[in-house]
Amino acid sequence: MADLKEARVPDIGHADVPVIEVLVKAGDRVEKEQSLITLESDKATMEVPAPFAGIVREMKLKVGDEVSEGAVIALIEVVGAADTASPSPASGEGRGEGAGVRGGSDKETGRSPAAGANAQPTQESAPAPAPTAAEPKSAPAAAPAAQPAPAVAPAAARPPLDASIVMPGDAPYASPAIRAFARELGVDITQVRGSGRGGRIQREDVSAWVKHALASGARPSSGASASLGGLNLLPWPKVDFAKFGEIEEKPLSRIQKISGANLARNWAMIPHVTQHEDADITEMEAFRKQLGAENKELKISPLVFQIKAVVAALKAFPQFNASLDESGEKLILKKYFHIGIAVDTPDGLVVPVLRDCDKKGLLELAREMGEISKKARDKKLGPAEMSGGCFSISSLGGIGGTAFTPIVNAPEVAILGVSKAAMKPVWNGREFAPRMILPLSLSYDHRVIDGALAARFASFLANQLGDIRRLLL
Ligand code: CAO
Repeated sequence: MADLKEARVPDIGHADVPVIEVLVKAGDRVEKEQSLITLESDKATMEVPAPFAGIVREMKLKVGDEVSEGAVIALIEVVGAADTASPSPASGEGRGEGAGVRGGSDKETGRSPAAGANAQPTQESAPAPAPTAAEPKSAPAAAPAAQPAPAVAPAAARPPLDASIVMPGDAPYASPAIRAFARELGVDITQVRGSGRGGRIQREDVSAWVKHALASGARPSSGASASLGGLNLLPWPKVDFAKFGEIEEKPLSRIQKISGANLARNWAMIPHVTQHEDADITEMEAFRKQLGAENKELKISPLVFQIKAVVAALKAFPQFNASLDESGEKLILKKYFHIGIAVDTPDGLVVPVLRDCDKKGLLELAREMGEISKKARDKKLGPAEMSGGCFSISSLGGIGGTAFTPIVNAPEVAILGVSKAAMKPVWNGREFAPRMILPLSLSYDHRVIDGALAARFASFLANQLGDIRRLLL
């Protein structure tokens, strides 16, 4: 006969605590101490383990229910007397009258077929018996025969679950079972982004992370991505800065946090190389000024010329208008030309995307540039306006600098950094002539693009900017 027992919520130190995860379902076989549900108090999360092994016959709780000590979590059909033998007081073992959740006898357990089979009274009825040699089915956690067994210590010796120990406040937002799962797979949980409520890390997030790491690892040349979780880096230095002088703490903005995580991943996973090139934009600048004078309502930035030159270069070198697919086994070549523009906002960097730049003229691009950079600074950009880019341009030309290393905006494979143009003496074969020189820094994913191709792309780009008539070709 099936021996159905109730698994109950133990002393959790709080009342009306919401259930935020149900970790098992009817029909599941659970081991003793396996987590059944996750609760979340205002301080932390905690899991409630199964007080005994068995088969879940009915789950009594669902996500959103609020529970206090003693609430029934599930009906579990007990399998194996030994399993029932180890009361788990912290997890709500027992339900005998007055026994509460802290152990005590439960007459029902005596009906366990398994218990009957080995002709032993259930250990549950005696708080801390040492298993004997006649109890071959003792749970592995129990100590060997004739020894007091810590795993079956008196129920009262176990304290209630302490949420703050189970889940310290500053740790990544994941339940202990998910942490254990991540540990088992060798995943550094701090690398996993949670998709659950409030960024909570779910089991599927850990699995997805592993799948992604394995898929990346399938690429022979992408060792960095395969081992992202196993970089084995030293822990981040912990410094008490206040010891050295006055400090002030300023939280990162949401944009900084999101873009920071993306930048860190891209920098760690993509083998970057940056190719530098100079473009002589003397004539381009003269034309830009003329265009600006003719279209006073528009701001004709050097960027619009750069966009057109990039589109021409992408057409000439399709490998730059590509992404590695997730398996890392093939390139996806794009036939459209959507260009991302890095925009500096008070809250951090965002990259809106100008679509179909091959089909738009300089004036139309100038108008759109004005619109999206304003939208970006007014925090009005929607996700759709920041997705679908083929290639990005990051221009620091309005600020200064002679060169820098832009970080590839994955899954794109290259990005153009633009620094400040300056008048420079250039030897024309007879004399030094003053020319407006624009420094370009092309970072690329070396898994997809080799150095020679990058040098050709950068040189092509410089030629386009050096003679904008070529943009018409
Ligand atoms: N060399 C010299 N001058 C340049 C230049 C260059 N390469 N690029 C722009 N300028 C000039 C502009 O013509 C403008 O001059 P005027 O005021 O005389 O017209 C001035 O510098 C300021 O330009 P701007 O930066 O306001 O405008 P822009 O169209 O050139 O750029 C945008 C727009 C949105 C790209 C820019 O405002 C921006 O946010 N840049 C920062 C991007 C960034 O942070 N990248 C780093 C990413 S990695 O952290």
